[in-house]
Amino acid sequence: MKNERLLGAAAGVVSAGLGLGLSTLASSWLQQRASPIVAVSESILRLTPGAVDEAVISVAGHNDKPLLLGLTLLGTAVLSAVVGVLAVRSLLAAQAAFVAFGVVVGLAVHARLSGSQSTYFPAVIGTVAGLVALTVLVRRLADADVDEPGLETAYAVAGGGGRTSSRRQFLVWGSGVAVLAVAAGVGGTVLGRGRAAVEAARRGLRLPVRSRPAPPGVRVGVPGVSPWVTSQTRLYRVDTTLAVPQILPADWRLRVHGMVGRPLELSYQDLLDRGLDDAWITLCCVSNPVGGPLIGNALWSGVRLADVLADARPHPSADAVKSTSADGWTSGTPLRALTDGRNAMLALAANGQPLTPEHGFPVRMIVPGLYGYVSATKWVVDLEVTQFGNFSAFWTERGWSPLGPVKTESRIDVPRNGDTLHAGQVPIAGVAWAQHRGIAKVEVRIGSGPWQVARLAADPTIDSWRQWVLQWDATPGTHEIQVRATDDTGYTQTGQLADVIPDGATGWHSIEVQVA
Ligand SMILES: Nc1nc2c(c(=O)[nH]1)N[C@H]1C(S)=C(S)[C@@H](COP(=O)(O)O)O[C@H]1N2
Ligand SMILES: [Mo]
Repeated sequence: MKNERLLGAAAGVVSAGLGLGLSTLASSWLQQRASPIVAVSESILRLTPGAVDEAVISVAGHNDKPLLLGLTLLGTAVLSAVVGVLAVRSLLAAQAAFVAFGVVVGLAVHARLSGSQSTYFPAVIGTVAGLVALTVLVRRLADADVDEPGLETAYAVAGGGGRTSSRRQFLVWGSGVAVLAVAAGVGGTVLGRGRAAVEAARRGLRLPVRSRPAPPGVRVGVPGVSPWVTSQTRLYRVDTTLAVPQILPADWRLRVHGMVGRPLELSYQDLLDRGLDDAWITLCCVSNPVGGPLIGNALWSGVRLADVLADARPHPSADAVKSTSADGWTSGTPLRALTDGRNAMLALAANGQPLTPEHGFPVRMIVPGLYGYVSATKWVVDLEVTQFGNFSAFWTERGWSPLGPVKTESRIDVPRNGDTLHAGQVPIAGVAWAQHRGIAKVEVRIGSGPWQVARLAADPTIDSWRQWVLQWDATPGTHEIQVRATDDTGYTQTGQLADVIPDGATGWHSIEVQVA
């Protein structure tokens, strides 16, 4: 019996190990900034009180990260051993525990990395592999018991019989899983070395940038409204890359060429030498549906593209800049939008921190007023001054409009669609955006009632979104709530529904709530 617990514990540990190993391999293959185990230990660091962190740092000095990682691995081993022991009694309960591990890992990844389709893949593959290994191994253990029940002593003395062969099978499978786990873990770590080097370089950067607090008055102060500043980890992520490009700042070069009087080649240091400006800019995606989440606002720091282009002296007949990323993605931007005085920039940082690899480290473009697909090239390495007639970019080849000015839009953040509310005073609040034109007015309509003018928060720049709120005296029943915005040119958002393709969705965001 005691032996069985031990084997159960071993089954738990090697199964969890396989899950961890494969998830590490997968995250390295996807070039994610942090493997799931690193994400978990970073989250633990975040959640532990500062005093504990300081104690750890004072003991371990600069080796606090490896120590933390070691402790996380140890904790995982202990927990999975316990689950393995449990598995001998109830496989289902143990499987549930493994799924719970997977959820915890998923949450940690969610907290530490910017999400995209592939972000959760390592956590999922790790959980599935761990579950399968645990199930197979524990079944082998159970077989060993069923084969010759009650012959424990005979088996122990004689060392033979079907029970022994099942147990031997368990050991063979168990060692197989253990070897795979170690191979995947080591392989993943080796494969992830490039990523680790870039991460170390990124952390070592001391950029002359500030993280400024949000300007005064930009918040309506209603819980549930999207924060005015979006952190890099919370910023939506859209790109076509499977493996995030890993570029050391020292290796980065930007070529500026094409229809120019003076071609340039700039290094990261060249950008720093030019001095960095910053600006609040709201970035959004053309494929954001009405009411959708693909939008965020940050303080971007970088070099103004107008200055770089001025040095390159574009030919007067040029009307476009084709930008290319390290992974070959392309984008076409009107030259005018880069030179007309707006804060179009080569960004090195967001919210006072170097860009994360997912958001374009070391350098990306950011242009107020244009959708990302025609302007916000991440990992940018090439700018060709040209004419729209001479090329088509990645998304324009696929049916999207060559020009992508952001459409005037608005979104209800609170209440949420489907909420049940109490009758009485209820704030209806959200965000509206019309980058580089500015929001002049937001109106809300309850059912078929009149459009009511919402209160707008402060608007320190026309390049960022603007919060709004309307106090509503909610009466019992089911209500539809709609919102529409008017921009500073006087244009009011159309209620006409349009799909995201080819140049952005239109229509009023509409939700339904129950008032009890
Ligand atoms: N290299 C590269 N840059 C890219 C893309 C891409 O697929 N590859 N997608 C663009 C699109 S469609 C958008 S909306 C923005 C999204 O930027 P984010 O992921 O930092 O939020 O990046 C743009 N830059
Ligand atoms: Mo996009």
